[in-house]
Amino acid sequence: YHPDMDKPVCFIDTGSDGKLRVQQSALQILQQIQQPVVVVAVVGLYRTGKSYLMNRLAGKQSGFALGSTIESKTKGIWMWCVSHPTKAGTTLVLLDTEGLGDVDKGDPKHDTNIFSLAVLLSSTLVYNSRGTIDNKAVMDLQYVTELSECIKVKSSDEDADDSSEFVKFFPSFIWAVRDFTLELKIDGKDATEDEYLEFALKLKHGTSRSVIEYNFPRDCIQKFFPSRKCFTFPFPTAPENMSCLESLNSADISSEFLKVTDHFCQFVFHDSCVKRLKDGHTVTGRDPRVHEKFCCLYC
Ligand SMILES: Nc1nc2c(ncn2[C@@H]2O[C@H](COP(=O)(O)OP(=O)(O)OP(=O)(O)O)[C@@H](O)[C@H]2O)c(=O)[nH]1
Ligand SMILES: [Mg+2]
Repeated sequence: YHPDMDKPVCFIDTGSDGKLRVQQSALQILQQIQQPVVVVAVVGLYRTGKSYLMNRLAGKQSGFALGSTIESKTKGIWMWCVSHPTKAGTTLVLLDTEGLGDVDKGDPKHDTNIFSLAVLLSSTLVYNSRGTIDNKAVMDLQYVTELSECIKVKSSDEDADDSSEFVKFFPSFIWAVRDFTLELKIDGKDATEDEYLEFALKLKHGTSRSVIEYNFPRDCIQKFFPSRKCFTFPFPTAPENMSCLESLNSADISSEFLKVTDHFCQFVFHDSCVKRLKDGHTVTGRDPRVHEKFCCLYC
């Protein structure tokens, strides 16, 4: 048995004390899932089309709530469990997270916590950004540089580097670039999306402070996420239609956008693995160790 939820539920929200807390009702849903779970989480700056993309993965026009104003919409982490569209006997758990970088937020640690939770919970992490993978886009992913401080791994080898422990249970990484309008060329030659990502993550030589600052997030991304993939999405529709994207017919959505979205979904369905713990143990929804992990995180 597994619950094919017809709509998402709130999984983690902020209590009146300002601390993140797990919704018991969401845990109860998870506890009914005896199948292995593939967990896909999306993270990224607020107002960049994350919830919309997650709805496409659910194969639905709507579900995770979108907002069309400048105000950030999704709060905390929302969860949607559906049958895996291609892997029989597994459940696909979609996690939509609160947008990062909202100027209205009080607690500066809040974004780091949301980001760390998404990393810990998922088997595939989608980082969503708008425009190009320029230095600002990489710097917006500064949360990766804080993972070593936020996540502590018990290791038998005292000298082990964090990254070698992290990669045992960290998710694979997909960078989704939205509203991408440039031509994919590097040094005048046609490049693939993956080559574009690797080009943006290349380290610089040197020991100056600016080089070290430039390399730090790139080095973290490379070390913590050895499996990387990139998709560049064009604008989905004409500007006047953007705020009612959910209710558009596919005839009004750019065919190139639909093509990339389809590739993206097929890749996620085909390549996202079942969530595993450090010892390689496969996770199901009712795994007591996952529930323990939550408790540890909030102590
Ligand atoms: N320009 C553009 N707009 C999009 C795209 N996808 C969705 N939108 C629109 O952008 C607005 C915000 O979309 P959401 O999916 O709510 O964005 P979000 O990243 O989840 O926002 P937060 O939850 O606030 O972080 C909505 O009006 C969407 O219709 C896209 O690829 N490009
Ligand atoms: Mg959202």
